[in-house]
Amino acid sequence: MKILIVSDTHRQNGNLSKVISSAGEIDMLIHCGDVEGSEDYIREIAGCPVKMVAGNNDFFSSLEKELEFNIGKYHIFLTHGHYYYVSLGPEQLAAEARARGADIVMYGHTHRPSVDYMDEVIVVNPGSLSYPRQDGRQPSYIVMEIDREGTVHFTVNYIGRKN
Ligand SMILES: [Mn+2]
Repeated sequence: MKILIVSDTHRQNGNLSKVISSAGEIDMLIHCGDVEGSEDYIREIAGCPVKMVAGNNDFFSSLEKELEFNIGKYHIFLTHGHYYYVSLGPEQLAAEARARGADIVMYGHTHRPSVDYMDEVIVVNPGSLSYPRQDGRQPSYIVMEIDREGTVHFTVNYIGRKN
């Protein structure tokens, strides 16, 4: 099972479109928020089930603010992250995820990709495909794969600078 995790596209969908078309078969697309009105377009180009939440810039969106769902044996908590002071670090978000019984929490907002194996919870952020802020500023996303044993693996992927 292969899942793409993306975030913070902010209405600039060129890189997202490239990533989806070059990814081959994917089972799910997860967007951690800040789509800025592109939710219908993203569902259209995904070609697979989509889980998406509202970010701090999705003021008038009908998207849910947070979602919880299961993938295989994992309980996932999906949120943009701005309610949990993620700019200061993922600790409060991780605590919330633990309180909800989540195994994995996915968030965005910082525009910096990361995969942190914290106590009892995996905290992942795909960064931004449109406005990266980490060193080098390469647009980024995460590929999540579930292997034959049912174990999850995360890989941060980078693409060339946006045109
Ligand atoms: Mn953002």
